[in-house]
Amino acid sequence: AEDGYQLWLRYSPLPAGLRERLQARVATIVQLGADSPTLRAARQELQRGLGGLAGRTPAPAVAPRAGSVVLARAADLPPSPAREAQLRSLGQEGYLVQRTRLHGVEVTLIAANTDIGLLYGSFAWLRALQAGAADSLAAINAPALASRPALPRRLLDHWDNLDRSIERGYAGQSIWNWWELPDILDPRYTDYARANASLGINGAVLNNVNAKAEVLSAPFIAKAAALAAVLRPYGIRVYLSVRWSTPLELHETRNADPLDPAVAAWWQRKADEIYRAIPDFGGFLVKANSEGQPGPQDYGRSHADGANMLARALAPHGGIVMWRAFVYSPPARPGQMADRAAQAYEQFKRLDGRFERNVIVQVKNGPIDFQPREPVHPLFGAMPDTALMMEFQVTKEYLGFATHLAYLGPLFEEALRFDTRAGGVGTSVADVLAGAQAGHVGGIAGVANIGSSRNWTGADFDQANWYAFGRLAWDPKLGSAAIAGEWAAQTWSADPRVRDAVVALMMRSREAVVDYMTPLGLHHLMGTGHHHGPAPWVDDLERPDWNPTYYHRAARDGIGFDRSASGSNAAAQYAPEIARRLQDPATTPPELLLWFHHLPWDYRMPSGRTLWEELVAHYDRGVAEAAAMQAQWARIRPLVDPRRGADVAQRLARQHAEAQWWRDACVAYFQQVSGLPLPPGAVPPA
Ligand code: GCW
Repeated sequence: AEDGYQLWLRYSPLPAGLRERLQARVATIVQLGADSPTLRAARQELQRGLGGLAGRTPAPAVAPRAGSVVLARAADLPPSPAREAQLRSLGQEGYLVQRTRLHGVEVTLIAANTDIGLLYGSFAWLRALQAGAADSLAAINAPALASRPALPRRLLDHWDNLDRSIERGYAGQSIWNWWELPDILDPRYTDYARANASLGINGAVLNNVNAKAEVLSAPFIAKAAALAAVLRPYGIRVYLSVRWSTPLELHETRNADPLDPAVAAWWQRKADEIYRAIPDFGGFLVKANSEGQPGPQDYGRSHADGANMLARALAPHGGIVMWRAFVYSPPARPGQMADRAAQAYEQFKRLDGRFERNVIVQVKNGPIDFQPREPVHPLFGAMPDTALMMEFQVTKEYLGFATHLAYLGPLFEEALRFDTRAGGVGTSVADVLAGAQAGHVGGIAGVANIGSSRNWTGADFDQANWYAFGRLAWDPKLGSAAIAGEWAAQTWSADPRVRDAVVALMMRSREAVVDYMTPLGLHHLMGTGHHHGPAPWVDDLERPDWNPTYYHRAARDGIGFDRSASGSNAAAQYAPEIARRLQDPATTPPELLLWFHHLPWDYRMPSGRTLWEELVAHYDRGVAEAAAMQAQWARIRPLVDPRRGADVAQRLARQHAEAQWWRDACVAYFQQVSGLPLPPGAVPPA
């Protein structure tokens, strides 16, 4: 039965005509030059994939003949100036796949400068072969693939605890079996590596940013080393989240002050110890002085002091520090206006240019916290002299967990394409990450949605969010619809009837969630304990900035958080041209209106409706969209396997019910606050 375990690496047989053609092209697999664990992985994947797609497994051979697939490093290929020039332009991780003559015979050549490039090229060709119809035919007859990643660091951050629970995880326990490691290696680790390598993800932070000191004790270093050994052939480096006060908690220093030489020396020794066990260890991820975590500010030092001390311990080994910018502290005085959305900028902007070269500041996509829609974080346009890393959340903490279907490709795309205007017009967030300004190259991280549920992500459609994150990490300029098409063809069916219907369903899903949860720039309306359902009325939590009322500020006079000059002025944290537009409700994008402005209920929207009417219309549309998604699935369901068909149907039914719940709760609450009647034509509560 279809249990979803294979993810997008299903390699179902191609339709008959294509299958025979492919068979003729994949008689043997030949590898030029020396063998390596990475090349072994590439060969095995090609055998598995081509065997499935063509219905016949290619045999390994030593000499190319007509119909061979040839894997070759640049250095092992016969001279060809054109190919050499192309390969040079593809860097250390890029690949080339082409049909060509080699040693007098026609072959399919997968070439790269490095072994990992060959593995990536193998996966790229398998992906192209699974695309369906004319595209599969082209991939058989005349593959012409050439690509290199835009960013050097493409990571998954696991918020996995050492007891195997996962913070904000909705797919079962952690796949890392810390109890059994290092001696017992679950084959799942290898499949995890394959899935990530198929996308080009090249790093994994194994443990939660809310880290425990124990992770740096000798037994856990040994466990991490065992995982690193499994992941290494797939190009994936292991990183660890570290707790700032680790040496203090292990009773090996008297404090954790970054300027105390004894503390710095401890971290140096620890780094040396880690690199003895894991020679290609990636580095540390740090959450400091945030949500109760200790940090350098406990000693009156700055984030830069803290990050740089760790960076100096890792630098001799080639490791990096990813220092998170996710910080917010409660307002200093009761009643004081402290805008959580403005705080990371306030703390980090002035540190620009003060970080060591091997520090990357990791910034969430938006200034609050992974909401269904946020404006881009202003720091992306404000740190020209610092390497920056994007932190996306792949797990859907605020978008209905694994219950709601929400394809995050459009959310990621929206953030990556945003023009920061930092280095002038046309400096997108993706460009900033790639070092467009002053050459500080950063990276991208996704908070993983992976657990040990059979299908890895809890819901089959959540696999698409892992997939889309990985594809965009490789190429941030890809379109989310094209990515959805690739994923659907590989995961559901390359039959265009199924593939295109699945894509249509996915592409409307994120906006549906925005509409029924937090339309028009509203945010943080959820119940604060679990983050699943609506609770816009909550106003009595210990910290003011935990309360939904802090964020929506709905009252008789209107609704929305004033972040213009008359309010917190967080709008001024963007580049001048953007800030100017955000200062004025008339030029603020309507989808972010209430993020930046507090407006009267009868404010006229571009549609001609009042704000109140528009708000209710969005909530109604969200519920209607959830119903439409259910209906769409009912038409697709007979074309897919029963297990997945039924599972998706159940989740969509629940999603529809919960969309109604969000809509009814929010509309009723805002109605009570505003004192306004339901607009004519609005759907009455369920
Ligand atoms: O908003 C919060 C999440 C926490 C998370 C934190 C963070 C890991 O609700 O669960 O902690 O973000 O990103 O550090």
